[in-house]
Amino acid sequence: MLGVRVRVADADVDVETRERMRASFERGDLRTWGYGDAYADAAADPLRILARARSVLCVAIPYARLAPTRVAPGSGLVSKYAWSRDYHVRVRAILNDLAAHIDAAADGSVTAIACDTAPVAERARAARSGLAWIGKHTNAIAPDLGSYVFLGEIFCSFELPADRPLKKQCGNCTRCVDICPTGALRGDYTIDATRCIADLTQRVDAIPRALRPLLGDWVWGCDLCQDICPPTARAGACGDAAFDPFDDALARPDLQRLLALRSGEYKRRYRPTAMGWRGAAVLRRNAAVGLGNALDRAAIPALARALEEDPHPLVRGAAAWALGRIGGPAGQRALARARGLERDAAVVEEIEAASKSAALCVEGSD
Ligand code: B12
Ligand code: SF4
Ligand code: SF4
Repeated sequence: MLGVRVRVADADVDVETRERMRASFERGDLRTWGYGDAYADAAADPLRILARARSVLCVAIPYARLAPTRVAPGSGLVSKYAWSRDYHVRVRAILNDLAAHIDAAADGSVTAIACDTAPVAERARAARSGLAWIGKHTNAIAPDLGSYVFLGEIFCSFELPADRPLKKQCGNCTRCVDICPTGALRGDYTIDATRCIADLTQRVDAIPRALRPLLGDWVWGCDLCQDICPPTARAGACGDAAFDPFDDALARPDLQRLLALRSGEYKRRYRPTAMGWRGAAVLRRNAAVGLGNALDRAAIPALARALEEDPHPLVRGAAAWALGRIGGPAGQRALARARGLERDAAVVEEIEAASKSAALCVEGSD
């Protein structure tokens, strides 16, 4: 595996991070995740993962790979972190391998691993170990590797000399803040995650209407604030080939095809990726939003079909919104027809709002 980097942090409670996290949760930045004080307390304390922990080995695994170059019109965008085999599997295998070496070398040692899903303030511990520094986009940036690195930890029961934090910050740069389409980044190293496209495309409830146009054609995650970040751009495609896209169609899916995604294809193609945990309907919903943002009248028949036939109200609601956004007589007719058939109150409300917005669009021919 290319470029895996390891640094050592102590296993002390990180009081500063605990307070920073509490403040963030108090503001509602992570509202969609339900995090509160109890999460902040746990995330700042390595002993919650391993009661005898004395050191934490912080690991960065680079995943930046080139995006497909041949992209058909009408395609959506999937973030780099999600287009390959689920990174959790790969990262945990690497962590387990390292932990096995440690266990073999240090007789009687106890180790535990974590990646993403455990209550661990992974970025903060990585910063404490000098593995990385935190940017205004809130991602951990590793020297020479940039921010396209997954983080993992090995908690050890014996003490290793701790590495020192890097003294680096962003200075006057605000590129990530300026490019963020939803205004999620405040510029003070904090984020309103409820506005972040990575969060919005994972939501299992409706995406707030005002934010839908800002998603553009992202259907899973978003890379804008990292692509523009100078240290990340300089690092280039430095990740391992294990993080290449499964295939071009998975990284840049045809939106109309994604709108028709059924559970069989979802299980086969998406389950093995980091997009495979929210269900097929969420991806169909995101495809509908992307088609609405593309403002392409050629998508009206597919959206009209989804509005009448999709089994999930989340998708029917988004299809209605997309038809309203595209507008024109054909969109209006599809909305009027669906209004007579729809029984779900939330979808009816979407259809009514979309009909108003379609009527406001300049009248055009079909
Ligand atoms: C919830 C979550 C999300 C949420 C919220 C993100 C957020 N910024 O908080 C959403 C869905 C939006 C999300 C998005 C993404 N995520 Co995410 N996510 C997580 C998760 C599970 C928890 C994060 C959390 O607790 N957030 C709460 C905030 C307050 O804490 P924090 O960001 O971890 O740490 C802050 C403090 O510690 C503080 N801090 C600590 N020390 C210092 C020092 C200084 C000087 C300063 C100023 C601040 C500071 O600043 C940190 C940054 O705000 C972690 C895994 C984990 N267990 O940590 C992955 C994780 C953070 N995600 C990851 C990834 C890859 C992503 C995406 C890039 C995916 C994508 N392309 O769509 C985006 C990035 C969007 C962005 N700009 O952050 C990686 C990040 C790797 C990295 N290099 O940083 C992680 C670590 C998973 C992993 N194991 O690799 N994610
Ligand atoms: S991932 Fe996209 S939406 Fe989220 S903070 Fe970065 S630029 Fe903004
Ligand atoms: S784009 Fe600039 S401000 Fe944003 S994280 Fe990178 S260096 Fe910092």
